[in-house]
Amino acid sequence: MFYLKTVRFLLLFSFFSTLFFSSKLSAEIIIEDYWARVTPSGSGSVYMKIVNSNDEDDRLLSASSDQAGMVMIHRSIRDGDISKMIHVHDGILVPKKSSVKLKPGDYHLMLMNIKEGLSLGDKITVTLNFEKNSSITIDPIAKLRPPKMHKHK
Ligand SMILES: [Cu+2]
Repeated sequence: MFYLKTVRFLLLFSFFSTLFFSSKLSAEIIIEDYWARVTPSGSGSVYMKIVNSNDEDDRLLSASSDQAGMVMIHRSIRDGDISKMIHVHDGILVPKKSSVKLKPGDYHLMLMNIKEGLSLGDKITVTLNFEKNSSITIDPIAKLRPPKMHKHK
């Protein structure tokens, strides 16, 4: 009788520890505060915070969207008085236990050739491809101005 109880306890314990372990694994990279703005010319930018709670560095290598012909990783830089965008070829490093912000005037995803019919307030589906983490899909709403961010501790 005592033996049976112990076995049952051990089974229950291993079941819950498996649950805990798997939920931990799926939460290595989280995308927070994502938003997008589109212009009448058919391009747009997507901004976000990429949080890497993993024990190793990762890298955002590329992105794609059903609503855009192409998505490129860009960075805005200042060259004297001129602000220009450069195409980032080697992706964005997201250091372990750290985060990176894609924001106006810095890193962003550039949506090129946005398909006809997308209007303000619509959701844009964007898939982010990482070097190590599996791909993550976000659906920012097309806006012109940044939304009010909620505070993170
Ligand atoms: Cu750009």
